[in-house]
Amino acid sequence: MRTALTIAGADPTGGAGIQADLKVFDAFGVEGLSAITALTAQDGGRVHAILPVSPEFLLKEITVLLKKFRVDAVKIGMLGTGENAVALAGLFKKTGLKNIVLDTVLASTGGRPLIEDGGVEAIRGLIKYAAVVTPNLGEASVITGTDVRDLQSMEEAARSIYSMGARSVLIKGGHLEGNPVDILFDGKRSDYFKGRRLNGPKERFHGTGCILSAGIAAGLAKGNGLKKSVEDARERLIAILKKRSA
Ligand code: PXL
Repeated sequence: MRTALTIAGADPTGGAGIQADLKVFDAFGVEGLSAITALTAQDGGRVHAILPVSPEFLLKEITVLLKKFRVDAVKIGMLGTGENAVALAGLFKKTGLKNIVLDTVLASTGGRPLIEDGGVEAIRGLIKYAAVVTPNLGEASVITGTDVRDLQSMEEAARSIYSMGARSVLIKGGHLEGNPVDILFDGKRSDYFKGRRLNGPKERFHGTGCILSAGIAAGLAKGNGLKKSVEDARERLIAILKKRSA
């Protein structure tokens, strides 16, 4: 069985983070491994408290797994601290792990920062190891230092993040006005993935980025191409969101 590793925060509600990622891996028929970057106390609406693990402990979690398991893809989510991001960059430099999906998590849907101040620069240091980086509009804005809010600025941001060393960039347009569009840029061409706007309370969209990036990692772990992996992950995410409103 193919194996995917999620390196992310724990969400006790199961809607986001490690718990959501493992469910997605399972649904795609991929064996899931996990390394927890931070504990959170949350209720699905609001993150009440965060307790990050130390970078030494995070590396220990991962290195003991790598001794025993072949890892076909990696999903990176909430990191909690810049130190954790720096530690991961060091590990990726040494280990040559492939199929890394970098979800540049900066804040919860409710608005609570999920990385400490100053952590953005450390996250930028992970970009060059990524097969694909998956920022939403707000994250793309922070990473590029531009205002990303429409298709043209999404295209420009994708190119800018690509130039930071990622193999591909998926800018998620869930926060666009009107119907959402995600743009996948691979250095040569852009693919547009168009969706229909789903409405509902914020809680409904808690963890959407986690579910999408985990789905992409699962696809890559199975040996699928990036475009197909994105298509399959989107399909699964949309099905989950529809179920949440039912
Ligand atoms: O959706 C971003 C996110 C990622 N990881 C964890 C989270 C959240 C949002 O709350 O709790 C652990």
